[in-house]
Amino acid sequence: MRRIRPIRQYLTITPVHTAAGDATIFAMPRPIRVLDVVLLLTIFLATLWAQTFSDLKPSPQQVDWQDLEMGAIIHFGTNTFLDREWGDGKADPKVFNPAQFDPDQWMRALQSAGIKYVVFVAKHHDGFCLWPTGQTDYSVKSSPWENGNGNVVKRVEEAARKYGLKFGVYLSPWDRHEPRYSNSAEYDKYYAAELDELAQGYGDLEEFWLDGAGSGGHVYNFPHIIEELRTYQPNALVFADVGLFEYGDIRWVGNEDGTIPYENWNVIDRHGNLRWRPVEADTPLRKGHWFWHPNDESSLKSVPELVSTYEQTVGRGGQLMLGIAPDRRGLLPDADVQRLKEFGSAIRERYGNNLTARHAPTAPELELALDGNPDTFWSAPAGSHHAVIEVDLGRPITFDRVLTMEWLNAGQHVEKYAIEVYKDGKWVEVAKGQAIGHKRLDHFAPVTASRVRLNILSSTAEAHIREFQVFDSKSAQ
Ligand code: FUL
Repeated sequence: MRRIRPIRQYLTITPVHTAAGDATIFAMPRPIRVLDVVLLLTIFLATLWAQTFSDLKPSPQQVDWQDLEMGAIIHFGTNTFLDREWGDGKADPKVFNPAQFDPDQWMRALQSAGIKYVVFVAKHHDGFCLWPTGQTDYSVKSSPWENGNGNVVKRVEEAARKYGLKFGVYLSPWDRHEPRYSNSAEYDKYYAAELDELAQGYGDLEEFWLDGAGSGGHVYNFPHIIEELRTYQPNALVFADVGLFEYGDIRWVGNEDGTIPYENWNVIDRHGNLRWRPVEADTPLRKGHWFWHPNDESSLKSVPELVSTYEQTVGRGGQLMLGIAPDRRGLLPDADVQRLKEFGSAIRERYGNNLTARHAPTAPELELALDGNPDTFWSAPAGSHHAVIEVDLGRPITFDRVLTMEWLNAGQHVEKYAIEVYKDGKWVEVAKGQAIGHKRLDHFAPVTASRVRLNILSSTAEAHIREFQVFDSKSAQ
């Protein structure tokens, strides 16, 4: 809460403490001037209009995006053929020649994992463009693939849409090939022109990924570049590290380990500007590798590792962005295809059998949080700051996981909650936290109880809960 300073303080300045020490200087009182009145009015109005975290709401596009929960970022280019992660920009375009390029195969694998959107790396730091851009010859045009007439970005976009996945692009700002990179203004023009092509030729872009890697010390005119994007793609969400571009729509989680290691609030402060900016946590399917490398099967993450990643990202109200890498054939390796399928099955098994679905009804209005339908939601009484959703399971049931979803369209309200079970005549806490957000997954040692509740201990305004579900991970094995 901002406090208005007592008016008197502005009319007669009294003691002033210096930063240097405890010395106190006394200023003489002076008469009220017009400027003082203007200043007072400004402060008063600014206080009235001050943003507060809980008043901030997401855009409709952000709401829609947060519901997707899982995306994939796809790295494929000259690095794939040269066993590199960060190309130096000197690769001969002739090395790019996948003989069995089949993005449909990639999309089928992603679909089996439950992934809902893809971001394709149209240009990585090496500067090689995966579409026949008019801005440089350093692209698929100069490769032998499809005799220089192919367009990887287009084919990936078409495959994504064919399988019902949303599509977005990554265009690396850092460019180790383009000579104009050393001249900020010239490079901005080049980059904006590349982005224009991507923004106008590939349908609706769900997300535009601005990667900060390698850009230290380089100045970009991102406000202008993003204006260009918004002209053609008003609904595209811009992902960016908060330090790279202040007014992005999605923020980087701060690591590539597949975890959100903090309470996850959707609103963040950038120099006094509050902004709804949900988190995306990017992490590759193969440890430490965004591009495909030969003899690298041992780096493939295991199913338990992927489930844990899911629980620490989606289960903490963020988005999981899983990195996948087609090989030199232009196919996802069989082992990766298999792993994605196993991952999808593991999530469906673990979070597919909701035990509250068989509950005995307590209060009819609570049904909206217990109906297994995230499109309906229960609301606590208007203006309340505390509420409880109690479920009578009808008989003692063993469980060790709870899923809670907050309806966020009106803002993120829950600030403290506990999961409690009724045992030996009293309510016992089995999990607690602060943020719920889009989705929160809590796990705890198995308990057997016939009553369980979500105790919303504190919310800034009335809580809205889309789902409250209970699971037993043992029954999923
Ligand atoms: C990082 C890049 O440097 C990696 O190569 C990769 O593209 C990853 C998704 O973002 O910043």
